[in-house]
Amino acid sequence: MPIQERYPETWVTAEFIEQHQRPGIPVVLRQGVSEPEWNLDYLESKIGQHKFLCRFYGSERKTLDKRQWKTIGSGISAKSLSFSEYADLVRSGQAHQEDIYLAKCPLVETSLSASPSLQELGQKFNLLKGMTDFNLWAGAGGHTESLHYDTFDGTLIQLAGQKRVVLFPPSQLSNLYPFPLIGHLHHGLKLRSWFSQVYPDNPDFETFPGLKEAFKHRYEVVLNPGDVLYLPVGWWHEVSALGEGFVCSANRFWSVTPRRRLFSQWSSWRTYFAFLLSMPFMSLKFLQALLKSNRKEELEKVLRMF
Ligand SMILES: O=C(O)CCC(=O)C(=O)O
Repeated sequence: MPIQERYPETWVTAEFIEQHQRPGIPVVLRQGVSEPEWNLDYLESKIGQHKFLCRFYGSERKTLDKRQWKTIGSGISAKSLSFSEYADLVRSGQAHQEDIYLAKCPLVETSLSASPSLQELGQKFNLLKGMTDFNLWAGAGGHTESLHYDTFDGTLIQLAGQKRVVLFPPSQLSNLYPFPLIGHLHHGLKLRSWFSQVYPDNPDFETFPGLKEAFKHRYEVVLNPGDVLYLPVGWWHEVSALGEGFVCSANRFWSVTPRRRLFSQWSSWRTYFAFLLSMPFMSLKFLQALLKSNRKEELEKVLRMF
């Protein structure tokens, strides 16, 4: 069964609440925002001088056995660049070759997040309490954000180029082989147990036999500029930027409504345990950072892990 699609003409919030928000089922609102295309020139005109943390994933990362990973997401080497500097890396092809990505960059201090078409999204989806502001997820085609789930409801808004999202429901948690909780004792929040050890595009059914069952519940959707994907808490998603050009989205996380959907899932409880288990490691790193001469930089590194 494909992910359901709706169009603004037939969008009824009450229907969305009944059919998607209450049960926690994703839906795509095609052409849900009417933004100008967020291409490189447009973004440079709006946020060219704004600094963002760029993640340097490196071209080999995708080929590694994930069981060898020591870091995920926030543990990747990162450097602060202005958007214009990053745009040059995209234009020169370096961002594509070395898989350099702008992941989860807060837009709160920029004029972009005040855009009326983004601001009215919450009302449309009955998502009334934002847990974050809008974040930018942008880079060159070819980048993939690995399979993981989040602890809040999310809206992913496509703004330039196309992204393909592969989805699995929360019920497939164990069939998707998340990193073990115990890893947080050794790696803090660098290696996160809400990421999967499998590659959905290159499944290894021998090592991960449960994947066969998970694949019976695999969904896929391609987002075009203007489309908005509603991603309920606990839904696994792997997001790939298609093509070779610049691809850009913004997302926002929202408080889960109704609350019982949050607490009735083992995936949510799992992340709370994960945070608890990571505390000794994170506290140690925090204390070590305090003792370093470049304290500010070191503390920032620790905070980035959250
Ligand atoms: O767009 C991306 O690259 C990832 C977005 C994502 O993981 C999310 O919206 O939760």
